[in-house]
Amino acid sequence: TAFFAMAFSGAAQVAPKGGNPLFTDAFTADPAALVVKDTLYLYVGHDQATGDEMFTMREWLVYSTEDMKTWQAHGPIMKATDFKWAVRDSWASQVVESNGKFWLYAAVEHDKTHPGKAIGVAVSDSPTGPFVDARGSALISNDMTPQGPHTWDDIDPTVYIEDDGTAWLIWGNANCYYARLKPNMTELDGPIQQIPLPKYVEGPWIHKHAQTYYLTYASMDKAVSNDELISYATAPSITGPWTYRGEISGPAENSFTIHPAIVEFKGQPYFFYHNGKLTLNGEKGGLGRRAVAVEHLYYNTDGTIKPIVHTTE
Ligand code: FUB
Repeated sequence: TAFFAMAFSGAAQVAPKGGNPLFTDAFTADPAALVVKDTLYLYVGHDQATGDEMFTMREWLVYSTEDMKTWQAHGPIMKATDFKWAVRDSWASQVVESNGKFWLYAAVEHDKTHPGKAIGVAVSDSPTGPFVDARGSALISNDMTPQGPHTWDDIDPTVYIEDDGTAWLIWGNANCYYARLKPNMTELDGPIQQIPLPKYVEGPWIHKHAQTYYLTYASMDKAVSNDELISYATAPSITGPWTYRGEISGPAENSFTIHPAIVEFKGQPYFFYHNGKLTLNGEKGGLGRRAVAVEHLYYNTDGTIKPIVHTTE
């Protein structure tokens, strides 16, 4: 009976391991958390690289939990190529709720009309999808931002919605860009600007705590490691000014990349990230075979974030 119930609901119970990494049914990367009432949804890219492939990511998956112990896998919610103008690469995504709908922002590889990475927006009536392209074209394409050192600076979108409903898109590799979104969530509302951040690489995530905005990101500090680690800055508003606050976690473990998501759920702040420590079906973890994990996050009384230790608990 349980099997049929799960089959018909489209959700599968993932055996609770009670520790990190969170999921052992797939390699998962680039976590993005969304809290809807009593449930936390965790959106991830599906790492499908075999052998020495760098990244092979065809789809996004979502998992949900009500207690941070037992997780349900809801399966794929969208493929990169569901954006008809995209050719591959379900890179980092985030889902936010606005106007009673769920909006997925994600980086994908654009077709040859705009070579390089681009950001698409898709919409669903449910946090577990399915999501469909909300524009029919890229929201951000490679010709809209200053040409960086490469054609894939337009990746890693994060969206932050203010209490008054104003939504901001923040993204980028090598440069951290931001722009306001129109209330329809599918168009920019103003210019693309940049946030100067020390040692910035990628993976921005915005959250707010006690009236302060926190921008947490993957950074490179060769004095500490040749792998990415996590730094953060704080500001009184999204438009800044941003003050660098230091490194809180890292470096990445056997995955070169690390990618943060921070949310408060049932009164507790959590820090999600990924590592390359899971072995699954005989395939060893690594750059293209990552696994998401979670830690508690604690603030000092002055609002700074305490260093985060990666655990297997
Ligand atoms: O998963 C592909 C890329 O690796 C992401 O866009 C980056 O943040 C890094 O995690």
